[in-house]
Amino acid sequence: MDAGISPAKRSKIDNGDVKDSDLKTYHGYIEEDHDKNAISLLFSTNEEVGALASCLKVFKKHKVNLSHIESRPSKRGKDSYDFFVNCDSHQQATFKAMVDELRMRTTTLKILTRDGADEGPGSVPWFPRKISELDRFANQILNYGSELDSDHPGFTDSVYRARRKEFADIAFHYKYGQAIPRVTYTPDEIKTWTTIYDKLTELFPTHACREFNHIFPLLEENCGYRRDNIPQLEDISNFLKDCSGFSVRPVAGLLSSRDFLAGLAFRVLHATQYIRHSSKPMYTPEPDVCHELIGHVPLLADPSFARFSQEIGLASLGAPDEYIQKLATCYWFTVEFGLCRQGGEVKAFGAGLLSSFGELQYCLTDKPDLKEFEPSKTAEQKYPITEFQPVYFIAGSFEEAKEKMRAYADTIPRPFSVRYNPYTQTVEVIDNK
Ligand code: HBI
Ligand code: FE
Repeated sequence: MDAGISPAKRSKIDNGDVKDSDLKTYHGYIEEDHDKNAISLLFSTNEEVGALASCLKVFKKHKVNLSHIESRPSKRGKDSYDFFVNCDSHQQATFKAMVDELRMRTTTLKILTRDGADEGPGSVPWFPRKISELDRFANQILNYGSELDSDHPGFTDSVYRARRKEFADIAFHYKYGQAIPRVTYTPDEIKTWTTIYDKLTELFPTHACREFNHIFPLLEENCGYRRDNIPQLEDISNFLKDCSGFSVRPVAGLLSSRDFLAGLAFRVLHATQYIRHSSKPMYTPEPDVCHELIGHVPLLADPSFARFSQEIGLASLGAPDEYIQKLATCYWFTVEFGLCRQGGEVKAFGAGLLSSFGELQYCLTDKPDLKEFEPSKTAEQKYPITEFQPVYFIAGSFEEAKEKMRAYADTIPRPFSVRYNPYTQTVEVIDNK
């Protein structure tokens, strides 16, 4: 495929196998990241006078700072209360001792951590609970801006590398709520965009799904989509907010599947802002601005598609690693490579197809196998990442696909369920076991 991710990285991403050594830390950023040792605990107590106070004493005794606490009556019964706290875990040993002591005073206790590795039974991987916490992903990317693999078309081009560094810096410094800095693209960059834009727009009327063709002209009217202009992320983000509540954040490179999917839970698309190397306009080994703006953005303006995308994101929050991989596979066969049937014809809705001139034509020929989208089966399908897909899945309507994802999410082992509160842009954790 033209907008692929190198095999080694892809397998790391999909296996949830992103180790600290793979993640590039941007040192200008780390100091601002006060919360990096934050751990959340979810526990319940029986209603006895002083039950919470006795728990809080445990934090005090072990000198663990609390930065946030909430409570609500538990679903477990009318005498029970659930507490959610954020605390810091600077000292591993102290923290473990504290948790052990806390367990004796609580009826249930779950730990939500960023690495999930060694926190013992009941531990759940950390996930963002409010939209601003997506700021924490900025320095957790698989390839640092100007660091390109030796087989990247821009590997030996120092001008291109310097340019990539500029884009990486924008993403690293970006904080939730800010306007996304506008970029002046060079004539060379615009030329690459024009080549791709002209080829793809030729195919859309016959190959893209109805919703895509409905929205594309609106992007031309409202967001500066033109053959001779690369649109600005900020304008697109504002347009999407009006249409579906989606927004865009600039990102410096590939995020782990867990982090990328968590963005979708908040209706946030992490989008790259740089463009592929001009020597190969029809090929990119990683997502670029053409893939994001032409492939992803149009359908994110569609309310049903937005709901479907968010559903995958919500299912991923706190899910075990093996389920992150299954959800990433569902994402792959829908958001990236999905087909649908409309008026008796098969059409493309996946962004990997809609941003690839070659595969968009190929996917509608009789060469590939077509199967019905069914999350529990789709999640198990193996796929190649450097060539056209041998198998595609056909979804019914986006609403139907969303309902299927929701039912599938219920089968994921999690000691809680989540609900998105759009008014506060937070995820509410509901203890349901
Ligand atoms: N990271 N920046 C970025 N952009 C993507 O499109 C992307 C990603 N990480 C993973 C990913 N896509 C998906 O293919 C799934 O693994 C979720
Ligand atoms: Fe993509």
